[in-house]
Amino acid sequence: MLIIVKNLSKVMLSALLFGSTLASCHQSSGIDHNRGPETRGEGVYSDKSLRAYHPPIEVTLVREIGDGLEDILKALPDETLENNRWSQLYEQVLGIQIKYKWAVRSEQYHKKLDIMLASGDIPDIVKVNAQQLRQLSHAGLIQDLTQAYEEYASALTRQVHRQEGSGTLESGMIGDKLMGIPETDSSIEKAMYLWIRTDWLDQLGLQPPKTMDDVLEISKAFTQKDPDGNGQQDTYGIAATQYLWDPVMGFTGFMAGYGAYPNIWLEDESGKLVYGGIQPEVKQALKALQEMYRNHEIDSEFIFKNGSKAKQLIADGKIGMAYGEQWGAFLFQSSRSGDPDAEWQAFPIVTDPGIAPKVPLKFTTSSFYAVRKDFAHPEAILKMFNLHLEKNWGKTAEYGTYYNDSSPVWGLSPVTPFPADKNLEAYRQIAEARRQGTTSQLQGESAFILDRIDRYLDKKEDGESGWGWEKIYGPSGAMSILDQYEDNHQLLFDAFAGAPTETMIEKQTILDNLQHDYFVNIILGQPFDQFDRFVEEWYRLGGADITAEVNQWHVDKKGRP
Ligand SMILES: [Ca+2]
Repeated sequence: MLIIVKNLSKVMLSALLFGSTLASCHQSSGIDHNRGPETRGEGVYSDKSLRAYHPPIEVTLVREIGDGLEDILKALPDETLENNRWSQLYEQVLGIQIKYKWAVRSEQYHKKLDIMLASGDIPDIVKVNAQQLRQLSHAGLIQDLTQAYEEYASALTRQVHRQEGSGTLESGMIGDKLMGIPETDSSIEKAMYLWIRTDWLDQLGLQPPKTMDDVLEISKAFTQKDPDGNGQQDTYGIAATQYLWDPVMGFTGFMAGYGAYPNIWLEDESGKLVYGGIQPEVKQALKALQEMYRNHEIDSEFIFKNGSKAKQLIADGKIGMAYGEQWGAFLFQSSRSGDPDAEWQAFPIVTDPGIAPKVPLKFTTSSFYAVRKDFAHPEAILKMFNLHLEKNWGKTAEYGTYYNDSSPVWGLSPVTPFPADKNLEAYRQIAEARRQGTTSQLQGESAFILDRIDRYLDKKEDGESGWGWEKIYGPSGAMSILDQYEDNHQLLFDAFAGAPTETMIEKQTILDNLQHDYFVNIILGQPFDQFDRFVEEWYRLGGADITAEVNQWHVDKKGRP
């Protein structure tokens, strides 16, 4: 049996790396189902991907302590950074003892990490970005993980790594070697929705938008027709922040309404990859934003406000629409403190009449786990990945213990992979259970979410927080729209899904700043031909080289077996 599994794994690795669909056939988790899911400790799992070390081994890492982790530790007085439910689980099941060489607050973390990487004295496993991965690899400080992945990545880990295409795993490769295990991220979570104050729509007798012209009409009405009924013209059509592309209150979804995708790479008709930010559609979108700004439909001070400042206008009930990701619901909820009748709903983004808009999804994999050159157990990082996924989403998951207890305890683990579509999957389970009348049988994440929603709908004392969950997972919530986006093939994945190219590492920040400054100035009133100047400058300052590199990557990718 083991031999078969191993051979299959080899097939799967190549399938995974080179984009074949073979891998999706194999779903077995390799779990010994004769044991109950509650069983803990060594020997629970028969599969090699989760087998314990005898005797136990020590694995060193370093750790960043952000606000989230600090809050979790505060909420759990019996657990510490080094001794908690996750460290105990890794030790009991895998024989892996986690030791941190150091752990510091986020403010100091990156500097300390840079100094450590430069010194060459790295821990057994270290999380790095693409540029650091390349540096460590060139310096010969880390080892090739191709063989370890082939032998030890569980079926679930492989499935999660290839969920959004072969790009995720490929981005951890240097040449033909897997030098870092990509930390998983989710592109589809970045899908845009148009969030609207539906109580304002009702107040003014307006319908939800079907086209961009409708969006512009609603924005005007929300600005000029006193939707809050206080007799003053003191409201804005649409939210904005100084960053233009914030995940909530940014313009990514607005631009998509004009067929403009300024932050991703697109494949043109000839099969070449082109940068979305320099396409003529962007100019049209900027034109529309300039007019909205001139008509006071956008806060005149948006350029001085980051997300935390800009959201105050939402809390104050001054904003009627905002583009944003699903979690925006929790931000819009703030408007209900001052006005309990404030109602928001997510709507699908729109474009020209009769056309289903494309929803752009930027490639997001940016962190990798690298393993020190002389570390004797390169597979340990994979076993940890395997166990983290298994205990949260596998057949032996204990969601209430290892993911969300009273706090988001998944954050205690030094590695936190997750399935890219876990939230969409939870929505689908809830929707299906509602149809079948079997909601009481839900488990794990979907049961947790439904409980929050029910507390809100039943008007329980602590129920108000369920409002946001309902806006995301309810029958007409954001996830129901994502489900439609996917069914209608509206998701537009970044055509470049690789590690940053040499010139990107050097010039991307400069180009991003250039784009930002030109776009903001046009919105604030500069002539549109400034856009053409931007395109010229973009090419000259590194864009031309990057375009060549990205197309080389594209050609190489096609050339692979
Ligand atoms: Ca008003």
